[in-house]
Amino acid sequence: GQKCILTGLWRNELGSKMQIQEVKGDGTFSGEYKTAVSLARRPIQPASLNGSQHFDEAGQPTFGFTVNWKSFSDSTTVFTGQCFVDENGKEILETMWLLREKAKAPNGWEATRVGTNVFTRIKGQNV
Ligand code: B9F
Repeated sequence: GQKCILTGLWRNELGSKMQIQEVKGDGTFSGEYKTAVSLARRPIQPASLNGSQHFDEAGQPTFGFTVNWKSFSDSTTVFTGQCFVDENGKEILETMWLLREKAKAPNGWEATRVGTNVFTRIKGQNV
């Protein structure tokens, strides 16, 4: 079957967009994340992302990446997920994320948020 390719422009159900540059031979990649939502007082800025993926026979690789919101916030989000491609060549990224908000002291039960996001391709490869 067709292989799912991470490189390209993606959008999730919140309207957030991310651009993933070419995946290197060792599976590492980088890109830019533009969140559509934020609770920060400072305006939203694009954030850099860095991750890595497997290369599997079925072409439906698992991956992970980190988004550093340093341009407008002290928090960090990590995403992990899997790239799926269906019979029609339509790709989705099924992900879960953890968002760590900067806490003043350790053991803060409230400092980590969790959620899911599904991304679909806007443009890039396999369009
Ligand atoms: O709003 C977040 C934030 C961090 C510290 C102050 C504001 C930054 C943007 C996070 C965007 C998340 C969602 N967007 C998306 O596409 S990353 C996972 C979701 N998927 C207030 C305090 C801690 C969080 C909010 Fe904040």
